[in-house]
Formats: sequence, structure tokens, C-alpha cells
Amino acid sequence: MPFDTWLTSQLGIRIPLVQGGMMWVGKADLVSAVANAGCLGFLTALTFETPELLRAEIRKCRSMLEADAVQFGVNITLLPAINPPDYMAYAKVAVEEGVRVIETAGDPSKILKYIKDNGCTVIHKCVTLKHALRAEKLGVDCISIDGIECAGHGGEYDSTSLVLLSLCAEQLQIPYLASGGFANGRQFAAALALGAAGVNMGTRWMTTKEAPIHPNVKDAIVKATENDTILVLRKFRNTTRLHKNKVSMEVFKIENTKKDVEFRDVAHLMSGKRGKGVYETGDVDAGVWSLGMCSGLIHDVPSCKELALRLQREAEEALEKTSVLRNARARL
Ligand code: FMN
Repeated sequence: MPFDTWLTSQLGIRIPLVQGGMMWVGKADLVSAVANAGCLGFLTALTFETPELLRAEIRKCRSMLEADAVQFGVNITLLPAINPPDYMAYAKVAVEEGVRVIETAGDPSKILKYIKDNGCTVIHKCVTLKHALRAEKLGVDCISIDGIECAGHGGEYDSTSLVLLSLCAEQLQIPYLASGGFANGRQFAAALALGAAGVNMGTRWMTTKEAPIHPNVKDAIVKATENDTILVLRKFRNTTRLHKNKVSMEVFKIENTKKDVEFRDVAHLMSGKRGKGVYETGDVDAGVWSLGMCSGLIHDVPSCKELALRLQREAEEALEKTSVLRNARARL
């Protein structure tokens, strides 16, 4: 194990790479493959309509683990909603089923005490230093800091991963993960150099053999450049990065041209059901789907094991090749 960080020493992860929660994608097929590769994957609770369906998925995931698999976790995304899901019921199922790592996003306070009291390690996803410091105070164990490069909700301030990670290095007392824009080993090395305990990725894991989505979507990501994403919903302070397709461009147009625009003007286009349909049918223009800028760095569809080992090797090479210091010393 070339890398020794909080993720490896505290959670027994072999390669400090994390697969963050992904709506409709973070299912047993992917999460077990990530765990079998020695990395930390998260089943995404709200993908399952009821807590009992999450229970069944946790059991399925466990049944797919190989002898040397590492543990996996559950993501619980607590975003403001008109009819919020029963977050606590999802948390209870995770705890009852023996899950010991929870990734939270949004406001973790509703479930934090319960999951901490039950021995879970909490990795909290956020997009500003202010929220990271607040979560640290609330008692989470680790921060996963997402730069604006990320797929999905990158917040309203557009801070980049490079700046956020450097701020975390300066101001956080707890470990932090680099998230948003990461897809290769050079970046992995850079994240470690910035003091991160590992790298969290979404888009890159989505483009693996085991990701349970239609191959057309994976092909579209391989073809996409870093310019093929679009930020929408800024008008509603709910900015989200999506694949630039017919539907997301329509959302962008409406929100930026309609007078007195309201969310309901675009709600039919943003529907989660339509997005789910993209992954099932492979029609990449059927609805909106999250995509990160690192799509420009993704050129193939490897297995999770191939990907993890590749990133580890590339990171090692990058750190060894960073010979400026060594060469300078040798010249002395
Ligand atoms: N993050 C969450 O906390 N909850 C989610 O439900 C969620 N859904 C996502 C769905 C997709 C398809 C993708 C690509 C990302 C999603 N994310 C979600 C964000 C990822 O967990 C991760 O933070 C992000 O993808 C990192 O940026 P990257 O895509 O540049 O690697």
C-alpha cells in the first residue's frame, strides 16, 4: 500500500479513493465493485424508494463482496424539499444492517447524533469552507470538499477545488477529501500534496464497466470534453452541473430569459424520473443528468479494479517524477 492516510489507517481502505453518493447510480453493482477494488463506495439511500428497499440493496451489496473487499458505506443526502424523505428511517436501516460509514450532504444535523451514537464514521460533503468549519464543529469526522468543477450541486460561490483544498489545509483540524474534477492519478497525487486524505470521485466511477447505467451514457462521457457541462438553476440558488444536452440547455434558456421565472417553469424538465430514464434507455437527451468537468479527462471505460490500480500507479509515478526538488538537492 503506497499511500497511508486517514482513510487507510482509520477505515481500512487500501487505495484512498472514494465513490461519492450518486443518485440512480450508487447501487450494489458499482459499490461492491469499488469495495472489491479496495476503495470506499457509497450506496445512495434516496435512490431506493423506501428504507426497506435500501436494506435489500445493502444485503445485495454485501453478497457481492469478495474475500478481500473493504467496507462500504451509505450516502444520505439531506437537501431542502417540500416533502422531505424520512431521513432518519434510512439512517436506521443503514445502522441496523451494520454499515459503519455514512456520507452526508446538505444539513447533517437531523441524523448526525443518531449515527455518531451508533458508532458510524461520518464523512460530510460540502462546497464552502464556512460549511466545512460548521460541520467540523457539529462533530463530523471528515470533510469531502467539492469544488465547482464537480457534477451536481457545486454551490453558489464557484470556488475551485484547488482553492478549497488549500483553505482546508489551512483551517480544518479534521481530515478532508478532495472532490470535484478528479479523474486521474496526477490529480490524485496533487490532492495528496494538498493534504487530502484521499480523493472522492463521481463522474469517473460512473464511467466504469460496473456502473449500472446504459453504455450510451458512458460513451457520451468518453466523448465529452471539459466544456460539455452546463450550470443551471443559479436563479434559484440551487446551482447544479449537468451534461450539456437538449433538456439542460432548455432549462438554462428558460431561467435566463423568462420574466419573473419560477422553479415551476423548469420543474418538468428537471424531473428526476426523466433523468433516471436516461440511465435506463441510453437516450442521453431524454432528461437532465449530472456530469462533472473532468469528463474531458475520461477516455475509456475500465473496471473499477483497473481504474483504482491505474490511479494509484499514476499517482506514484507523478510523485516520483516530481523530481524538481530531488534534482535540485542532487546538484547541491
Ligand atoms: N452527491 C450527493 O451527495 N448526493 C447525490 O445524490 C449525488 N448524485 C450524483 C449523481 C451523479 C450522476 C453524479 C455524477 C454525482 C452525484 N453526486 C451526488 C456528487 C458526487 O457524489 C461527487 O461529489 C461528485 O460527482 C464529485 O465530482 P466529480 O463528478 O467531478 O468527480
